Amino acid sequence: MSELSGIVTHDDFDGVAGAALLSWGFEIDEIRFAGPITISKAEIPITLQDIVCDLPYPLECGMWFDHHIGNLEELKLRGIDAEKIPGRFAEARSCVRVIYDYFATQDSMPEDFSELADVSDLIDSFAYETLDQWREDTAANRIDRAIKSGSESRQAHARFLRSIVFGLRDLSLSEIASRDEILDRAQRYQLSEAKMLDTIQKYRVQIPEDSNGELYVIDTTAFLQPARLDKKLIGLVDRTASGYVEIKPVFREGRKSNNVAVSMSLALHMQQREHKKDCGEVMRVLNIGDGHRGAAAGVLQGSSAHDLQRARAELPGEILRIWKSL
Ligand SMILES: [Mn+2]
Repeated sequence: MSELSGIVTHDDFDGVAGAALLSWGFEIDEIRFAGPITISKAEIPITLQDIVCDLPYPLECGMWFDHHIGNLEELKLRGIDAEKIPGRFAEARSCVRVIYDYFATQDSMPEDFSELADVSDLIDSFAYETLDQWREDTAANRIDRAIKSGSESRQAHARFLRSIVFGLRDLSLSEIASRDEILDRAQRYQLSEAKMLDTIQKYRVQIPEDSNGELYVIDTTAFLQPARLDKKLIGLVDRTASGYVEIKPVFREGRKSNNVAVSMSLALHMQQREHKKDCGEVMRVLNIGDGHRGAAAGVLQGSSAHDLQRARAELPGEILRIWKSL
């Protein structure tokens, strides 16, 4: 194995905390951040000197740590034997847990890491029991929100994330959570999250045929401005739906078009059981887009406001029919 010199990790809490453990364990200070799509499209250079964390397996790397079952399935399709890859894959609630277990035999491991693995499990599997638990101003929740809040540039964001990696490596969760920068960022993001939750509840569309509440559909086609929505939050207000659908207008250069964007994702609780639901298949049957089992998106082209209205009226029912047929 060549000398490991870099870590490429997911730009979310689990990835940042995972990098903290890896930075400690392998004494590596060069950290880069990416989203899963960046890796799948091979948009950043990764070599045998890199450890990849909480992300799909790239073309090559020195070590790989992950917990996403979908990434393991993709490896099988590529004919790669995960057992032969240095590092560790395990079905766990967080990648931090996988890395924690990997280092568990080393008795020099900082005590704080056990708490870090616990909070990463909660955050990454979004296992909040109640709205109050999710709202709670714990050190971990605060850092998670700070990570999700934006920065003025990609470089600035990477710099910020790096400071958290080293912080989580060397200090306690509460020490980092009390930094002014974290407080500011967390507060900013909390406001936008509260708004999202509000939209999720106010703009829900009930499908008359959906007596079991299989789908949770949000229709924001009436919005005059784009609104970002984290569909994962639906799990906080509805525990039964297996699929989450968002129908929203497409904006071009700040103006609303007659096109409708549809995105869909599986409820997190679906990860824990066997099923045949597939968001990508819904988009393919509708013939408007593509995706994978867990998440998919598409755009329905419309030439008039009438098209938009019709799409808005018919799409939820159509999606439900396809969903039930899977
Ligand atoms: Mn993760």
